[in-house]
Amino acid sequence: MNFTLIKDFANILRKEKSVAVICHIRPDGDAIGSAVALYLGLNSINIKAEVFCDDNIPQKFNFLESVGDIKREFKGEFSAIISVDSADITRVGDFAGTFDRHKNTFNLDHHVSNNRYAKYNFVLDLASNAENVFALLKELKVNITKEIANLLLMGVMTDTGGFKHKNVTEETLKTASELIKYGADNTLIYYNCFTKQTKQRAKLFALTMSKIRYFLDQRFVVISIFKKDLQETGATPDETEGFIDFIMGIDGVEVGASVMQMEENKYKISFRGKETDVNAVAQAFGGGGHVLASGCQIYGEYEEVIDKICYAVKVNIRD
Ligand SMILES: [Mn+2]
Repeated sequence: MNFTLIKDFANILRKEKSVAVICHIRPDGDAIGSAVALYLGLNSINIKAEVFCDDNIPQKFNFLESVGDIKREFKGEFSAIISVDSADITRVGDFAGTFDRHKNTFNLDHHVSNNRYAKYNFVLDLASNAENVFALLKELKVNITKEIANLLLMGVMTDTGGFKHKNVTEETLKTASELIKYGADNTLIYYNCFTKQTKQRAKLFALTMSKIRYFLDQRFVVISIFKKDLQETGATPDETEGFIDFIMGIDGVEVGASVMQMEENKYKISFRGKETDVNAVAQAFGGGGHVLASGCQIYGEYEEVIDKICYAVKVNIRD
């Protein structure tokens, strides 16, 4: 059953006695914020809830205490299971089987591509799923505590890149404004989700940016991260997140690439474009993604790899 009104979805959910809340693997701030806020909200109105994720929770989200309530192993009997922020049930990892076997399932999401895999589905294309959870909690008459407000604002802020992405609407900001009224701390969230980093990452950042390479009349910029750079600095591969966004801020740059050495002669490449279709660039190497953000893997010597991507960018770069 697909709902268009959150009220109708809420009216079914409120009859449940016990609910398992699950979110997707490789959880981000919106998955975690949505799931934990919903779990706290349901418990506060005497629906026994637990929250699960079939993956490790990145340490940076632990600044909100209730994030520690997420359980890695699915255990217990529940009258319903609800998935949040998951466009497809395969996104929840090994919990997919348990979900599919359960007779009473709910799906609350904001991805346009959501394939309505549950018995009860509510999908609304907002900037973050936290906004859908907020609407649901208000409909359930949940008292919005400071912790719930922080979890939801974390979802809104992480899915909008701290309100800088194109998906931000008047509604998004109204929601954020309301959450701040309930005590959410935007400074705390921004610091922990966006600014805070390890010393190792700062060192890798400096090393990487000291070796920036420019091609195609400086319109194509490349950064490279080698295994030895990680060893030298002690940083981990996932800590390179955000590096490519930094180089896209360089004036005059149209396309950016981050070339990460996976093994000897094996490189993982991420592309960003300001207007160039970098999906087409990545597809030339069997990869893909979105028009302005894509990725692929290429085997070969480092300089060969650079030559190949330069050519593919040259063919596709927007004049
Ligand atoms: Mn999301």
